Amino acid sequence: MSLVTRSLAALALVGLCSATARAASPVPVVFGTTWDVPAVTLQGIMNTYLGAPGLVNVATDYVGHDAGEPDPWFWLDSQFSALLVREVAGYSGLNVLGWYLEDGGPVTIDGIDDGVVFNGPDGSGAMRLIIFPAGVSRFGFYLDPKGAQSGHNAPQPERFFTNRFLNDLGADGSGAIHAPFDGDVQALVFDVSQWKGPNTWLVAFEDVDYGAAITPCCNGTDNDYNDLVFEVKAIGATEARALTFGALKQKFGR
Ligand SMILES: [Ca+2]
Ligand SMILES: [Ca+2]
Ligand SMILES: [Ca+2]
Ligand SMILES: [Ca+2]
Repeated sequence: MSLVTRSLAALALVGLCSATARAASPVPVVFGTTWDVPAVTLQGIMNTYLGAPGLVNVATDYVGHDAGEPDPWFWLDSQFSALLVREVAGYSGLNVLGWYLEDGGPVTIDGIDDGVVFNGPDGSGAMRLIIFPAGVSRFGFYLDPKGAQSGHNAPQPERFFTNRFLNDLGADGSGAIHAPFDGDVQALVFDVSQWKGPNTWLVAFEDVDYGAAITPCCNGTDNDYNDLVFEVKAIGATEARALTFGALKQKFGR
């Protein structure tokens, strides 16, 4: 199968997945005040990344904010590239970011159908290209807070996933104390394709458990989503629906 043909097959699959995705959006997100001193906001990071203020409102423009947007979010591609944009977190030297395949079964991070993208020592500007050996796959990202160490409200082997339905409810799995009540939002995903090129997403992770109480530093969580922010280039769940054949050829015709 040629790359373009394979991509079109992937598109058909995307349509299927979109139709069967849980229609849980709109997804309300409870933001907090950052514990970081000096304060660095996700909005500030976004403005710097895009080169101008006001293009994206991080409080309202994340995928899932509006009714009808895919929830949970995922990507579907044969590869992705990732660029580490910014880390503002006490755990920045330890946090590990990885990818994982979503095949519908339980997700276990064990080196099979998952892998590390950025390790603790990686910093802003780090880049990776991951090519899936099996071709087109449905995938997401996980954050392992503090790496091999246990994080606050995240004892090993707990990870935080871009698919919020994989995260424990509340701080310890005993239930959410603030919205959304059906899955903690540990990562926000923004479509930045119109400024950064087709199929480009900015992903912003919170590195302590979203479901804890929002507190002054440092007991619960600050839900500032600036802890690990990275750019992904890959076909996502919604963008693919609008992708033209020309755009596909541009992506895969090289
Ligand atoms: Ca932070
Ligand atoms: Ca949780
Ligand atoms: Ca937890
Ligand atoms: Ca945080």
